[in-house]
Order: sequence, then C-alpha cells, then structure tokens
Amino acid sequence: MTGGVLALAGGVGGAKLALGLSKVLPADELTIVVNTGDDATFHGLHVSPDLDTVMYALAGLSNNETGWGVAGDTFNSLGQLERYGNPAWFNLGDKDLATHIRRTELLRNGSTLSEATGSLCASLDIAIRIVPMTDDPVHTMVETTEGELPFQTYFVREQCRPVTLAIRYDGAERARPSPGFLDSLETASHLIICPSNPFLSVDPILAVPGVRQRLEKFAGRRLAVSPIVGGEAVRGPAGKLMRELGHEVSCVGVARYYQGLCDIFIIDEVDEGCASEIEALGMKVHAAPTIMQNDDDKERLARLACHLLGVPLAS
Ligand code: FO1
Repeated sequence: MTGGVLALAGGVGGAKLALGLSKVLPADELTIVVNTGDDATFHGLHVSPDLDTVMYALAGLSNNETGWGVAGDTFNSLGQLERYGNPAWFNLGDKDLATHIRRTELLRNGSTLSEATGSLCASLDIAIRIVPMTDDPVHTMVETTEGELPFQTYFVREQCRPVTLAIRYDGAERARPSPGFLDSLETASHLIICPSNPFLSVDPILAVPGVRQRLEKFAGRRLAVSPIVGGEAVRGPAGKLMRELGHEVSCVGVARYYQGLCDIFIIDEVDEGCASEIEALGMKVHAAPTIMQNDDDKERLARLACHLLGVPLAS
C-alpha cells in the first residue's frame, strides 16, 4: 500500500497510458486527473472530450481508429440536428450523445462535474477514480493569426490550420482543483504525467491556481512520458503548436517544459541520443518503446513507469 498514484491526462495519448495504469495498479491506488479546458457546449449539451476519452478507454468502449468517441457509433442524431440547422462539424455519435445528455442533466440538477463524472463512471462499471481537474469552467482559447478561437473550433473545425500565437485558459485564474484532485495532491505518493500534449492537455491542469506549486513541492517521485517521438508528435498538433510557440519540437523541448515538475523522464528508444541533454536538466532518463498501438503496449509502458517509480503493482 502506497499513498497512490496521481496521473495527469488529457486526450488520446493520456487515455492510452491511463488504461495501461488501470490494468497494472489496484483500483484504489490510482487517481486520474483529466484536463477540462477542451470542454464545450454543443446542441445545448456539456461535452467533456478528454474526460470521455479516458472514461471510454477504461470502460472498453473506445473507438480505436479515432481514439475518441464510442466504437461502432452511428451518427443519425447528428444528421438530424444538421437538418435543423445546427452545426455538425463536431462529430458526436448517437451513443456518445447519450453521455452528454446524461452529464448535462446531472449538472442541471445541481451535480458538480466531479459528481456527474463519478455517476457516469459508476454506470460504466469503472472502479478507478477519474476526476476533472476542476469543477469550475475553464476554456482553452487559441490566439491565432485569424483571431482567438475556442479550442474545439481551432482543433476540429479549423483542423489546427491557423498559426498559433498564444494559448490562454479562460477562467483558470478563478478555478479551484476538484475535491478528488485536491485529495490526491495531498495523499498521492507518486505522480505520472501521461504522454499528453503539454500545451493543450497538461498546461490547463497546471494553470489551476496552486497546482503547479504543489507539484513542484510534491513529496513523492514524479515521472513524465514524452509525447514527442523522433521530433514529431505521436498524434495531434503538438509538434506544430510547439514550433509556432517557439519551443524546440523534441523530447528535450518537452523535458525543458516539465523542468521542476519531473524527476524521471521516459523518452522513446529512437530518441536515446537526447538522454544526456535531458539529464543535464536534472532528470533521470529512461529510453523505451513508447508508441502504444495495442493494449499490451499500454500495459507494458504502465508497468515500466510504475517500476521506475518503485510503485508496487497489482498481483
Ligand atoms: N476530434 C476530431 O478531430 N474531430 C471530431 O469530430 C471530434 C469529435 C469528438 C466528439 C466527442 C469527443 O469526446 C471527442 C471528439 N474529438 C474530435 C476529440 C476532441 O477534439 C479532443 O478534445 C481532442 O482529442 C483533444 O484532446
């Protein structure tokens, strides 16, 4: 028994390692804290894409081709909504819509986002604690050469095409960490930063007041996995964004960003040559295969992360 593992996740890469961790750790030893800066309202419904991506992964419902949404979903409701004149560029499937209807109903009836998430997870038989970074509204806004865009507009409707000038997290300054996050910050003995986009998925979590300072002073060991492999993002716009924001697109660039938050950094085996540069930043480096194509890959990387941290695994 340890104080448990606190994992920070967002997006598809984060959900993959979160699934691996859920397979190798006892359920009461893992809390997954998820980015909510990507949350948006579509058709009057509260959509929490990163929470759902993690939730569907742990429930075995994930669409493995896209990484988001529900496997085998249909899009009849979206087609009908489009006929009524609603924008349909954000692909919400029929089963996925049920999640957003239920979440919105719970929120309207007074539940917090943490409570709504707990209720959805219980219905999907997920024993692991999945919590939003905050119950307060935070919206990632992308300042581009074409004006400031809400995250999903930039990411999905515009396909990350406009040049990014800056990112801000609207509402973050007034947000408080969710109760589950606060509890884990106080009790966890190990921290894992999943291979999520540092700017779009991890930074909004760090922007919640007090979080960065607590993680800088975190008593236990801290490990991060690079989402950049061979100078490119494993998926998504991390590489393009990093370049546009003036960061070096490499695992070294990510390590620099996590300096002071991370003691052990896992880089992909193809980046082994970068190890000494990262070690000079004060981190121990471990090179290993990090591309997670199937469940075995996810479990293997999770085992490695726990082994490097000295976390006992579920027997
Ligand atoms: N990402 C896309 O690229 N296109 C989509 O149409 C899309 C729909 C979607 C629906 C539900 C959901 O939970 C996620 C969805 N995503 C889609 C992913 C979403 O944009 C995430 O915020 C990103 O993966 C970043 O983490």
